[in-house]
Amino acid sequence: MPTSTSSGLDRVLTLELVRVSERAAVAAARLRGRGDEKAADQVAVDAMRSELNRLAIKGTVVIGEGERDEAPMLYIGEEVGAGDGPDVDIALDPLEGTTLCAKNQPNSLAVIAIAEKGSLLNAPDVYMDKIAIGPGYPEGTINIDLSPTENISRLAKAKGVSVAEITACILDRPRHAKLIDEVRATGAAIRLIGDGDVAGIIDTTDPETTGIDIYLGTGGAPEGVLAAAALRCTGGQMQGRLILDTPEKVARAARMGVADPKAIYRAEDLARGDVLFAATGVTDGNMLAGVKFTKNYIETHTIVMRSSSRTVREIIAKHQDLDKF
Ligand code: VTB
Repeated sequence: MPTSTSSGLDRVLTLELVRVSERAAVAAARLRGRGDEKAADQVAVDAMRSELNRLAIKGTVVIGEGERDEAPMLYIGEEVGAGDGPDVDIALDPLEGTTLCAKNQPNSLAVIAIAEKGSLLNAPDVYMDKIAIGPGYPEGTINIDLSPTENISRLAKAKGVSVAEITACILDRPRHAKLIDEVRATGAAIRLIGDGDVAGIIDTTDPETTGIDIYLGTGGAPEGVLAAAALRCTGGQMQGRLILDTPEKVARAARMGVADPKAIYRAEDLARGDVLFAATGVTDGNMLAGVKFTKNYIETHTIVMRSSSRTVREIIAKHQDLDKF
């Protein structure tokens, strides 16, 4: 008997997802610090796919490794799952932060989200302008159409602190030079990250632990959908706008169902309905520890959550059946 139907997805799937992200994380972690991004990504993809294919779902990858002609596995449109369960859409990134993993730097993750059929934005692989804050602030505290200065000042006011006590997370990219200057001019601090804006956005949901209050800047649109799925479960606010700056990108987005190229998407537009989300740390990060290999077991740290109940679980697993990995 299904354990839940009225509020969306069968909740049993929530815990099932943990195995999927754990498996991908362990595979990638074996290649931490080897300087080979492609190899680390490939083993994570293989591991995630084989575990995903054991789940009792009829899943379609809508955010994946790329389009069918550019990705051999977990491509957009690929059918996954054992086929004997509900129709669901899947967003995944078996190794978010391939470079971080290859360099053994913080915050690379294995990530997956499951949603009801048709409820995830089918985002093309373009940039998305993003802004996100954690839960507990009045609706409308941030607005992507306002300047970073205004957004930071509104956030500081809502938090009841001075702007100097706010930390913004921004991807360290030349395209963000103006943004970085502007944020520094406000007096706020910046945490510059090399990659991994899914982790950067999730970090805003727990500033006491992570030290990050707000995420600003442009990153991948697929990563935006994954981050939105997480925020739907934790609370928090996010807005994103696709950067469709050529006719070719506008046309590609239109083919994927994006009618309005200038649309502003909130978290609840990027990932609608009931959403399940799991992320396992590959390298140590602000919220999740990386995979630990010991003589007798492999330890993983996963956060897993569900939007309809807003339950957030952290699971530390000791895997002793080492032959399985
Ligand atoms: C970000 C980051 C990813 O892509 O989305 C970024 O979170 C955006 O693209 O980890 P650029 O690298 O071109 O700035 C990644 O770095 C890789 O997917």
